[in-house]
Amino acid sequence: MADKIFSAVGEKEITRAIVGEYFREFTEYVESDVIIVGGGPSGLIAGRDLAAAGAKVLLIERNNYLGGGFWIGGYLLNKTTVRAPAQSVLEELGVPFSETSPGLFVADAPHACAKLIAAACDAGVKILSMTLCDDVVLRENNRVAGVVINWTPVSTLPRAIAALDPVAIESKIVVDGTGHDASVVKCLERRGLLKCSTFGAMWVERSEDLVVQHTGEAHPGLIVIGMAVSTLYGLPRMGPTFGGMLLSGKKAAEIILGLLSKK
Ligand code: 48F
Repeated sequence: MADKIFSAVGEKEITRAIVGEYFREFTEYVESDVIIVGGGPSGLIAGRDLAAAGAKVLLIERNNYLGGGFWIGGYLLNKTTVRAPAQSVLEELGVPFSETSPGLFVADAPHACAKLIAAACDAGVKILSMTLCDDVVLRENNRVAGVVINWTPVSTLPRAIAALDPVAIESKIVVDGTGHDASVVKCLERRGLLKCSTFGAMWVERSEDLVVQHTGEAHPGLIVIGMAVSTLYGLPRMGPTFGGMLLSGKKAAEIILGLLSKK
């Protein structure tokens, strides 16, 4: 048996690889075509379709993992549902599923989520994790032109210790895919540029259609997708089904590709 199994690489090379690669990519993506805030199902599928079409896409996620609410289907149980026609997205991603009643499809949530994350990465989406978006960059006529970010742990430190200035990154389009929080929308609401409404009661047969129908440019430079759409427009609650998230992300990608082609 050989004396050593692994290559003769030590700590300093490993550290250089991590730090060097991270900041090389970060520097390149300080200016992107599209910044997607939030790595849930709507943000991931939007990013995947955009990057697959050749857009330069940076996704910002405050957690150290992607997937948002997609790991769990609902009620702490990891089976995820979609209603027709969204099973076509599961097919496209290669996620196995079965039909439990006409037009209702169920899949293993970890499998679906892992495939979606992999598809976004395969398409070329770059990811900043542990990164919190806490404000927007506004340019002429209050057009959204980027986001202000900081390391997520900084936001959990007492103000006296963590009076640390954030940095800003720029893009042609910003996407709010932050789910119920609608974090980017709220940055505009604080400045009186948008107004959120109150959620309606749960009614899946209305909510999924409405989320997809209302997905779009809510303010110049800002596209709102997924559950952030519900928060902005006060749509009925969705409950534990994900087709609306996937089709909202896909619709957003089409809208953005149209906008980018005019820039
Ligand atoms: O909540 P999330 O999964 O959003 P979504 O794509 O899907 C919603 C469904 O999961 C579910 C539902 C529909 O069936 O009701 O809730 O609309 O993912 C949102 C992601 O955004 C991140 C958050 O950690 C999560 O991964 N996020 C939220 N605010 C910020 C953020 C922020 N300010 N900066 C960075 N990431």
